[in-house]
Amino acid sequence: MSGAAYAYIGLGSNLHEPERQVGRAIEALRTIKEATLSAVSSLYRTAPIGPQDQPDFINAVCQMTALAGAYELFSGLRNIEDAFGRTRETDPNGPRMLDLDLLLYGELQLALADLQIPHPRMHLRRFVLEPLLELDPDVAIPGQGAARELLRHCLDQRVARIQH
Ligand code: PH2
Ligand code: MG
Ligand code: MG
Repeated sequence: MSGAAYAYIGLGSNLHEPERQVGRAIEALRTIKEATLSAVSSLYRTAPIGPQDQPDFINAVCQMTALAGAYELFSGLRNIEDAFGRTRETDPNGPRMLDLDLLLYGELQLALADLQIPHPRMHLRRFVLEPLLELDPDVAIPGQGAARELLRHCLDQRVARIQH
């Protein structure tokens, strides 16, 4: 498909039956226009980064093959968060029912007020890197380097793949 970009979406939830929220969110990604859900990682149970007095998260990463532009895709993700009843938290690292982060969009590097690509903290987070590497072991993060190498610096973070 010419003109299509691989985009990677990070999913996270630690409220209201998080595994179910992530499962529902994966289905919702299929409804985004001009983007096809092309791969889904395992689910992972992960220690919270940020305040520790909150439940563990369930995280996953999805790959979408996108004809939609990056900002269009980002808007689609926000619409899904809103449809799930997500309120905009005051603490960016606090608990949430559903977080959908546009991690990567092809090789694009973008710094808008409300959208930065690559996601500015993804290279520091095992809960992102590990499911991402499951989908593409050779993936690189523009401006940061090979995800496989970046993962070596955050292995102290607790992440466990959930077996089904
Ligand atoms: N998301 C955050 C803050 N901390 N920790 C884990 N383990 N997983 C997350 O998805 C997460 C987090 C803000 O988006
Ligand atoms: Mg996030
Ligand atoms: Mg977010």
